[in-house]
Amino acid sequence: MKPAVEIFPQTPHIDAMANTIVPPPWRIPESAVTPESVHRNRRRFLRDLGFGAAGTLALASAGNGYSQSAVPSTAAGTNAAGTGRYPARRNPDFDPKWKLSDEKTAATYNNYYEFSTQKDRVHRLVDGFVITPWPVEIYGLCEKPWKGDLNELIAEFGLEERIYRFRCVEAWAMIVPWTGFPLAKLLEKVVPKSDAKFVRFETVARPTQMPAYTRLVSNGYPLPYNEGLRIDEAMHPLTLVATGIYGKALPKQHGAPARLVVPWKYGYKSIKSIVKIELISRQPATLWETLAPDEYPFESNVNPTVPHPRWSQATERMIDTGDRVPTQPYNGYGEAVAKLYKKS
Ligand SMILES: Nc1nc2c(c(=O)[nH]1)N[C@H]1C(S)=C(S)[C@@H](COP(=O)(O)O)O[C@H]1N2
Ligand SMILES: [Mo]
Repeated sequence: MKPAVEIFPQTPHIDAMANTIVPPPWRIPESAVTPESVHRNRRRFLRDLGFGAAGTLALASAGNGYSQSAVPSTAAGTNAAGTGRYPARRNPDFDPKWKLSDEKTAATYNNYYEFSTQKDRVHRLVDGFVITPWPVEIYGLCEKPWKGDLNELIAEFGLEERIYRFRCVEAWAMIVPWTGFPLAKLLEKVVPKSDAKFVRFETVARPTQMPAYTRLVSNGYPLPYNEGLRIDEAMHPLTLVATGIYGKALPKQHGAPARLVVPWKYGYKSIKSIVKIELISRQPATLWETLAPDEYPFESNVNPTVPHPRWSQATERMIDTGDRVPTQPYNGYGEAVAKLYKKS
């Protein structure tokens, strides 16, 4: 494998045609294309050669590229999920040298409809949302259904940091460092049965702590918020359960204490504050697809050539700088995921 510095261009290049900044193509790391078993063997091989903990430490001490102070974390003074584990070691396979979006802009420009449909208000309405303890349930078509606290999963799987592009269907985008663990680890733990073809996720229902909840229900929103993925999408190494962002526990407006991040799909697939995960045989009806199937279909892969019925998806606006950049197929992750959608 080539070293990360060679794989990732250091700076975005300027598109000569328009006044747009084109992000460099993201090179897919070996970990996202190699079966996990091969990966494990390679790790063992490196360890046998003496590249174990020492190499890990050297990477952890490198600068992380963001400051630690801009936005208060939910972990401050509490026993929120994963306290003491932030910042987690950055996975060198997911360290493309892109300029990160401004942390404070990301934390004050949120879609979390249960609190408010106005992005700049969500962060001011989350204080009363209780996230400790956080029972999680994973059940349905699996050999070993599991029920427990999120902290047990974090202790079992550990946490890593990854820099991902994130693209909302509304044509805004950001580049952020998430902390979390691959969803595949959790799914492997419960051992899916062969008829488990889809995974359904559900956000916690807290009408008394979520100021817009009751109004949304009266307006016909089928809450609790829910989403779904095909099992192969859910098992893909890019699919992350995020518990942190910018080196600390997730602020509540970002979906504390645990949310999904599916970087090649529009943002609404990345469901927040998850309490239930169900393995099922048929494609589930999801919240946004139920409300407007032609605008928010189940698959929802980022695609510049398929316009939303009410706007173009050809370009996107970076939330902090306002730069307009071309939308990339699969949000830049095609090399890793396009194969999932090849018709056989
Ligand atoms: N429960 C829940 N999850 C949700 C949403 C929501 O309204 N409720 N909004 C989605 C949408 S449309 C986007 S773009 C992302 C926004 O995540 P962010 O606020 O952390 O940037 O969360 C997604 N997850
Ligand atoms: Mo979104």
